[in-house]
Amino acid sequence: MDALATETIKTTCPYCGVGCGIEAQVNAQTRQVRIQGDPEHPANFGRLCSKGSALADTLELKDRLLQPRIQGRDSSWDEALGFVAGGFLGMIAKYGPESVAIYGSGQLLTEDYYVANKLMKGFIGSANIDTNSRLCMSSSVAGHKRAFGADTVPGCYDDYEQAELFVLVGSNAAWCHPVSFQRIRAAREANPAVKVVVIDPRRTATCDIADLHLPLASGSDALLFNGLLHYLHEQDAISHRYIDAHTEGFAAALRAAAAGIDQVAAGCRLDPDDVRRFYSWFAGHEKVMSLYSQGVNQSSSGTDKVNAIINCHLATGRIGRPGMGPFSLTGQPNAMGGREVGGLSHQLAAHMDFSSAADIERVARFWGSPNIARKPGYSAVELFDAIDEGKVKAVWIMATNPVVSLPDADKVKRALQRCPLVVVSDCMARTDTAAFAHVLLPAQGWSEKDGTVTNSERRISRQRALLDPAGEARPDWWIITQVARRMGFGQAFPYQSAVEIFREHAALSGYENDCEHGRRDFDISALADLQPAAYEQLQPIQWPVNQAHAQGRARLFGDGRFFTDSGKARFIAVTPRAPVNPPDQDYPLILNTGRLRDQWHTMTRTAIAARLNQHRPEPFVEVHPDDARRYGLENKSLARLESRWGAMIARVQVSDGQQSGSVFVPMHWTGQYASQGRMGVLINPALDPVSKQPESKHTPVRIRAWQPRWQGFMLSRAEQAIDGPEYWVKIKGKQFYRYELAGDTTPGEDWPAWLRQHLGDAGTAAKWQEFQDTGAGSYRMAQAVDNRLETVFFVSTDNGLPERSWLTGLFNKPQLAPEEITALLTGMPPLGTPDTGAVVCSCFNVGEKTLRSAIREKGLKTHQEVGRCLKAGTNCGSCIPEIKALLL
Ligand SMILES: Nc1nc2c(c(=O)[nH]1)N[C@H]1C(S)=C(S)[C@@H](COP(=O)(O)OP(=O)(O)OC[C@H]3O[C@@H](n4cnc5c(=O)[nH]c(N)nc54)[C@H](O)[C@@H]3O)O[C@H]1N2
Ligand SMILES: Nc1nc2c(c(=O)[nH]1)N[C@H]1C(S)=C(S)[C@@H](COP(=O)(O)OP(=O)(O)OC[C@H]3O[C@@H](n4cnc5c(=O)[nH]c(N)nc54)[C@H](O)[C@@H]3O)O[C@H]1N2
Ligand code: SF4
Ligand SMILES: [Mo]
Repeated sequence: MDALATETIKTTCPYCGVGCGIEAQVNAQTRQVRIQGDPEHPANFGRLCSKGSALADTLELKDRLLQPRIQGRDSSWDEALGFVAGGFLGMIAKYGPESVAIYGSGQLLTEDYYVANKLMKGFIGSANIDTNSRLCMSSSVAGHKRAFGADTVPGCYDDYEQAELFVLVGSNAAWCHPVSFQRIRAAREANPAVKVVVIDPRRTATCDIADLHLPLASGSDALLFNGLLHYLHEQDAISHRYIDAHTEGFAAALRAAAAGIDQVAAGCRLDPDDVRRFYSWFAGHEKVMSLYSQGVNQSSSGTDKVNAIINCHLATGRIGRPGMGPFSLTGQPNAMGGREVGGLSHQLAAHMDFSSAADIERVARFWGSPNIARKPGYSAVELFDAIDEGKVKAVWIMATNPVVSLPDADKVKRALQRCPLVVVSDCMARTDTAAFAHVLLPAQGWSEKDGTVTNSERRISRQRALLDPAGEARPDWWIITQVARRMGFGQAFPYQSAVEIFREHAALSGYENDCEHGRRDFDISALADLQPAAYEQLQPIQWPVNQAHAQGRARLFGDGRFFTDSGKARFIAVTPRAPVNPPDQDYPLILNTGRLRDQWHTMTRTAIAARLNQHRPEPFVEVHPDDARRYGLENKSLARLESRWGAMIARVQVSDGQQSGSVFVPMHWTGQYASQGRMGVLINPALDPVSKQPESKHTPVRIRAWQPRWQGFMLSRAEQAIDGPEYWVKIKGKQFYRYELAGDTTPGEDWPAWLRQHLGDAGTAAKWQEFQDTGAGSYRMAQAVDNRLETVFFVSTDNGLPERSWLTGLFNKPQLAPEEITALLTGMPPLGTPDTGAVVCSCFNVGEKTLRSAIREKGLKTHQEVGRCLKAGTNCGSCIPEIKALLL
C-alpha cells in the first residue's frame, strides 16, 4: 500500500462482544485497508483474533447489494422507500398496527437501533419489534432484571487480571471471545495460583487452560449451581452480613437449592470428586469470576441458569468488587447497545419497559408520541409464528438472517413465503433471507457506517467509516428515518446525522432519571450535548456516564445498592428443569450447536475471506467414537441428521471431546454455501418461559450414514453455479473455489458431458487431461491454460479421493512446473514437494503437516517453541489449543 496515500482511522471490530479497537490504514482511492489492533483500546490493547485480523479481506464489492430492489428489479431509493412506507401504512390502515413488525439485530449500531425502536414503539404504536438478541442474550437480560432490578453487567475486563478463579459456564471463549480468552490465559500464566474451571458438555478449545473441566449433562447447569449454593451454606462459606444487608429471598432460594454433591453428580452425570473440587475452589477463592454465554442462555431454563449462578455470587457477596462477579459475555458487537435502546419487544427504551405505566408515560412524553405502544410485542419465535399464521402481514428484517438462525428454520421460510410484504435491509445481495424479500434495501456495512457500539463490559466505542459506501448503500438509521418521514412522522425523525440520534438517546437515558422518579442504571446523560467534533473524537467509555461519573464507571453494585424497589438484590428460588424435548427412542441423541473459531454466524462476511475458510471448510457433525460405532459412521464420511423439524447432511468428525449420546453441529452454513448444511431446520422451537429465548443447544435427533453413490470435488479458478449433485459445499479459497460434491445420481451418468455443459465456454476452451476408470468408478480431470491451472475435478465411487491441500496450493502459481502437470491427475505432490496439510494457524497460513514435521524433526516441545520456529500461534493465539494437541 502506498504509505503516503494512507490515513489511519480508529474504529471497532464488527464481530464479537469483546469489542476490540482497530487501527485501520486506509487508502481511499484504491479501497485498500490494512488492519491492526488499536494498542490504546482498553478491550484489546492491540490484540485481534483471526476474524478481526482478516477484516480487510471481507471488503470486496463482489457480492454486495448495491442498489435498492423491488420485486427483483433495481429501483431508486425514492421509489423503494415510498414502497416500504406505503406498504406498511396500507397494512396498518387495514389491519391495525399489530399487523406490522420489525426484526432487528445486535449488529445494528446503537443509532440505527434507537431509530427503529422509536419508529415502531413510539409512532407506529405497536411493540412488534424484536431482535436476534432474543436468540442470544435475552436469558441474561431476564436474569439480571430479576436479580438486580435492571439489566446491568456489574464487572469489567480489568477484573481478568485480578481474579483468582475463573468459572467459564457454557462459553467457548477460546473461539468466541478470543481476545478476552488470551487475556485470561496470560493472567493464568502470570500467576500460577489462578484456577480455571470450564463447564461445558463438550471438551472445547477453551478447556486448553482448564484446571478442571466439568462435562455436565446438557441442560443441567441449574442443578450444579443450586448444589453450589447448598454447599456454600453448609460449609459456612456465605456472607451473612452481605445477605442481610443487601439481598432478599435467600431462605427460599436456599430451600429450593437443597441438593447434596452425590445428587448433583448423578443429575449432572459428573464425577462427585470433580463436583466437590469445583465447589471447594469456589468456596475457597474470594475473587471468583463466573463468565457465561450461550450454554447458559440458549436453554429452556436459561433464565433460571443465570439466576442460579448469580445466587452464588450474592450469597458470598462477590459482586461489584475488583476481580469478581457474574459476567455475561455478550455475543454480538452491539448486543449491549440493543439492550440500551430497548430493542427487545418487551422493553421500551433506555432500560425502561412496559411493566411500568410511569415508564410508558415518560418515554411517550420524551418522544412526543401520539400513540405509544402500551404492551409488549411478539418475541422472535412468536413473531415468525404470527407471520406464518397471517397475523403479521408486513415485516422488515434488518441485519439478521432468520431463515438460517431461527429454530425450525423451514417454518420461517414458509412464513416469509406467505407474508404479503417482506422488506430486508442487508449489505449482501444474496442471503437465504433476502431470497424472500419483496423489497431489498442496501445497507452500509462495517467500514462504511458510522456510529457507536457497546461491548460486554458496557464500553461504548465508535465505529467509524473507512471507505466510501458501496454503490447506493445507506446507513440503516438513514433508511429507517426516511421511511418514518414517508409514513408521516417527519417531525419526530429530523435526523441528518448519527450524532443527533446519539444525543437524543443519551438525553433519554438521563430524562427523569433521578431519586424523585427512581434511578435507572443506564444513564449516559453526560454525553447528551456531544457536539459533532466531540462525537467524532469520542474515546471508549463505560456507562454510566453522568454527573456523578463523568469519565464512566468500571463496576457497579460495589456499594451493595441495586435497582430493585427495595434497593436490595433478589435471590431467585430455582427449581431445576430438564430440557423441554428430551431424547427418546426415535430421536435418541442430543443435538448441540454453536460456533467455530474462524466463522461468523451465517458466513455472509467471514466466508469471503479465504483464509478463514481453511480451518473448518465443511459442515460437520462431531460424534463420540461409541456413537460412531453404534450408528455405523466413519470419520470423514457423510451422515444424515434428522429431527422432528427437519434434516441436514454433514461430514462426520469422530471425537472423544463429545459425550456419547450428544452430537455437535456448527451453526454457520447456509443455502449459499451448502446444499444441506442449514442446521436451523433441525432445531426445536422450545422457549424459556421467562426470556422467550429458544433452546438452541438441545434438540433430539437421530443420525445415520449417508452413503452416496459417488463423492468428489471440484477446484476452479472461476466461481461455478453448481446444480445436480444432492450434496455440495462451496468454499472460497485463495485464487480458487472449492466444491465438495456427493450424490446418488450421476448427472447424466457421463462426467465429461456434465462438466462440458457445466463449465460452459471455459469447459471447451482449453484442453483437459482426463482419467477415467470405469471399473473403479472414478473420473479425474484437470485443465490448465498456458500452464496455469484452471479446473480440477475428481469423482470416485469408492471415496478414493486425494487430500485437497496440494492441489489447492497450485492455484497460487502463475505457471505449473512440468512435473506438477504430470502429477495433477494423481492428486499427489511430486516426490520431494512439501505438503502443508490442513491449515491450523490461519494468521500465518501454517498447515498441520508443516507443524507435525517441524515438531518431529526439530524436537519442538511447547507451543512457544513452535511459535518461534514457524510463527504459528503468535498472532491471535486462537490456534494454540490445536498446536498443543499436535505436541502430545
Ligand atoms: N468465532 C465466532 N465467535 C463468535 C461468534 C461467531 O459466530 N463466531 N458469535 C458471537 C455471538 S453472537 C455469540 S452469542 C457468542 C457465543 O459464544 P459462546 O456461547 O461461547 O459459543 P457457542 O459455541 O454458541 O456455545 C458455547 C458452548 O455452550 C456449550 N453448551 C451446550 N449446552 C450446554 C449446557 O447445557 N450447559 C453448558 N454449561 N454448556 C453448554 C456448547 O457445547 C458450547 O461449547 O460468540 C460470539 N463470538
Ligand atoms: N441453532 C442455533 N441457532 C442460533 C445460535 C446457536 O448457537 N445455535 N445462535 C444464535 C445467536 S446467539 C445469534 S446472535 C444469531 C445470529 O444469527 P443472524 O443474526 O441471523 O446471523 P448473521 O450472519 O450475523 O446475520 C447478520 C446479517 O446482517 C447483515 N449485515 C451485516 N452488517 C449489517 C449492517 O450494518 N446493516 C444491515 N442492514 N445488515 C448487515 C449480514 O450480511 C447478515 O446477512 O443466531 C442464533 N441462532
Ligand atoms: S475478539 Fe476477535 S472478533 Fe471479537 S472483537 Fe476482538 S477481533 Fe473482533
Ligand atoms: Mo449471539
